[in-house]
Amino acid sequence: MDAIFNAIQISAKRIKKAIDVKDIGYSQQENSSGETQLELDIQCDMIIEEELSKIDSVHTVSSEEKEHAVKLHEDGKYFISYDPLDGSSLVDVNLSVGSIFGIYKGDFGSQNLVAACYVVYGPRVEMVFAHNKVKLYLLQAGDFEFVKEIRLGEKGKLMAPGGTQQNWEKYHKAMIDGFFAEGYRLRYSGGMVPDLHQILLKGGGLFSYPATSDKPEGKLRRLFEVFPFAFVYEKAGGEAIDGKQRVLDLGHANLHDTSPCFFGSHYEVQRVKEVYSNNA
Ligand code: AHM
Ligand code: MG
Repeated sequence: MDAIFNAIQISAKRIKKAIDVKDIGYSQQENSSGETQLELDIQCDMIIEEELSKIDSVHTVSSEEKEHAVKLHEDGKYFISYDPLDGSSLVDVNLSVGSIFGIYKGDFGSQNLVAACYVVYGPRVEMVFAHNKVKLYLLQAGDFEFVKEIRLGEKGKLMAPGGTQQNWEKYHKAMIDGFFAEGYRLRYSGGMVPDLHQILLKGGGLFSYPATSDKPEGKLRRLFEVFPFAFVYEKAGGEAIDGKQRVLDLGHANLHDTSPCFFGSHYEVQRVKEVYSNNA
């Protein structure tokens, strides 16, 4: 696991450099979710595959930017799913973006997740690694330095409600309105990495990307985005559900499957469970 952690750190430093210098051009290719890839998406995907391929314990990798999984080492025991540059369309407006990693033992699948990690490229580069504990690291003078352990509170103050409101279910809108009426503050950048990072570091709240009329299975991908963040949130003392059940009890039929998702501290997630079990 140390070798994987190291390879992720090296990838993060290389990706930071690529973000700093690369022109934001669209490529001629689409990814498996039908989105046109930026050249930067493809470059970051290659950087991570290249660094992970140097680690013998990595059996297979899969990426939001690759249609199929790629086998690296027959004898390896870890399977790594990653989103190389989540929120990449925010780079040209200079908002924060991130990389997300899920580390599975034996095969991809929520039950096999043993660690998760994400990197935020903002004014500073930070990394959160969740294994037994959830630890925050800051890139300083070329190295990632440990900063602190992260724990979520029972109840927070921030609300990050994703998805096009026009397409929300009525009960979902009523629930979000209810949180705002209770004093929650809106914090939504359109990048799940910085949005979830902010909620984690500021003690709690709720990030949601629900099922909508145009996206009944949500937008965010199980393996590349939802499972890894669910692992981080649970290890930090929070919760992650799809509306009714724990995200980490969900299966997946295809690598690029999506799921509605809610991440937060206990108080807010409890409310989601109540509302969704009475309506959906
Ligand atoms: P991406 O992987 O194509 O970058 O999309 C994922 C991003 C998340 O970071 C963010 O939470 C979500 O898309 C925002 O979607 P929307 O624009 O519908 O609010
Ligand atoms: Mg993504």
